[in-house]
Amino acid sequence: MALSTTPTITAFERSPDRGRGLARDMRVRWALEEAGQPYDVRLVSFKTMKEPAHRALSPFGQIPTYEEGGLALFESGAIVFHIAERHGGLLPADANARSRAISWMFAALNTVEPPIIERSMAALFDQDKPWYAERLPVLEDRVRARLGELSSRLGDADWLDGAFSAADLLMVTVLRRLGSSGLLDEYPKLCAYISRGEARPAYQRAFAAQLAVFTAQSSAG
Ligand code: GTB
Repeated sequence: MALSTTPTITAFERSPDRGRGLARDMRVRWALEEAGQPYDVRLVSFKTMKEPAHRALSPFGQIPTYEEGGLALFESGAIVFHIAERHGGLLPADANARSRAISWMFAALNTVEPPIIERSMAALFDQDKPWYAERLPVLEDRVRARLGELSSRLGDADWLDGAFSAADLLMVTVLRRLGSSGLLDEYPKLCAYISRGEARPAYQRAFAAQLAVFTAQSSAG
């Protein structure tokens, strides 16, 4: 009997984002949809994530993970890169263009995402702290600095470097994390860039799939 190669990813059983597609399984779902690769999803609770069976896949007890045949991966960026390497459409064929796209993948995760996460963590967990009112503008200015630089570089282009790639997929998911912060309003080119990503049919299928999890869990009570 042939072994199935359909990958299985993990996602929140109850995502705190209430189906807004902000958890990091969204980028993996989107990459799989861009690749035209069917996938299964195993939903995990916060408790299950910290148990040994899940930690064997994810040392930090997090989602998403990715299992395919004998391969198990964690870290959303590595998973997206793996999908992009094995399927067409997410990385350019030209070697130099491919390396530039990979630079942008790292930029999304290592340069743009950290200040965004730092701000959202403070907004989520530190609002009751006496220093919050002073700290928030500092964190927001750090985000603005990156958004300004990114917006200048993107200019009027549709995508970061030529055709849509895994770099855009990661960057759009990173920027979406700013959601209701209002910070994106100052950067119309980035808003248009996010909208272009969200308009892609693969994005919409991925978004619908993660939203369906939230809807099913809500109606189950
Ligand atoms: N660097 C890792 C990666 O890229 O895969 C980070 C993975 C990660 O942060 N996973 C989060 C997780 O498992 C879910 S995505 N958290 C549980 C834990 O650490 O115990 C982060 C996330 C969570 C919630 C929202 N939200 O509610 O809007 C958005 C993003």
